[in-house]
Amino acid sequence: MTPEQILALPPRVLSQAQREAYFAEGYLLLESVIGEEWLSVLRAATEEMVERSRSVSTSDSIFDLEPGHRPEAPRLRRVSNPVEHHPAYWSYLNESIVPEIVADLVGPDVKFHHSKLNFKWAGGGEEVKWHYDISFWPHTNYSPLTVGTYIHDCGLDNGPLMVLPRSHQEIEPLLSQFDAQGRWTGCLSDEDVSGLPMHKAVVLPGAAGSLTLHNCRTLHASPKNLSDTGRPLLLYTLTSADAFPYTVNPIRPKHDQFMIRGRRAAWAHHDPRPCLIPPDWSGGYTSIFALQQNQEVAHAAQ
Ligand SMILES: O=C(O)CCC(=O)C(=O)O
Ligand SMILES: [Fe+2]
Repeated sequence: MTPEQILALPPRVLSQAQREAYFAEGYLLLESVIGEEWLSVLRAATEEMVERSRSVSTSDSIFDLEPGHRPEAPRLRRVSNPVEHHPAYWSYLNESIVPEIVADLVGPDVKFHHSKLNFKWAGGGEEVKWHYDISFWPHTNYSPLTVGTYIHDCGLDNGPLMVLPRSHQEIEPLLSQFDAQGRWTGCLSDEDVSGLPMHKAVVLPGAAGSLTLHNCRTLHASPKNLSDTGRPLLLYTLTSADAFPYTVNPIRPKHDQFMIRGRRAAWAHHDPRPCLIPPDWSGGYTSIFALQQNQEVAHAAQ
């Protein structure tokens, strides 16, 4: 569906002004929309995942570990594919207000692509450099978006998400996420970043239960977490039903292409704007953190 077709349908939970702002600016911050009931479920699940990580010493297909991770002092960068490792993450996606909000932005037929839980541990959790998501997983159109839930309060010092408003429309064609030697870096070059109007970047801190939503073409980043509290951010990538991926999804999530709301599409919708293709990951993957820090971690998600 095009933004115009989506906007022509009556909204479910967002205001029309919020939907228009998302399409114009490429992001939305919805403050404190998830209540304590879900938050306590998500926190308990997340604590369980951290407990499980204590017996893991090297990153694997579930846990992406910081180099300093130890059983007595876990330091996680990410849980990949959390919906497959704890039922709470799948229930939240299907039963909370999240899919209703997303339906207001991608149309009534909402499809799952993947999920991840990015921690950004207290005292140094890594930065994420400026990048856009779509060329990690190209689709036939640019409806995919990622919705993030702050499970705990995320202040300016906790490494909140930052976005460059309007970059999803104004930067055409997409900038490269390969370096000068043709190696995939998963982020823009310093030179490209210095040419962008970064003084217009918006930081998205939020109390626990706040949601960030960013379009798959929107440039975003997040600084290091230098505070003494962690920043678990639970991320789901969802698409219009008529957006189809055309490169390998190396983590092969069980729920890939699962319809969270509505019906499967009979036809693919193709956006004419070209998409930068990632390397061939059919033999494995490295996580965005490992990639951007030049580390090898097999099998983790973007
Ligand atoms: O965890 C974050 O701050 C952002 C991560 C991100 O942009 C990604 O994983 O694509
Ligand atoms: Fe991203």
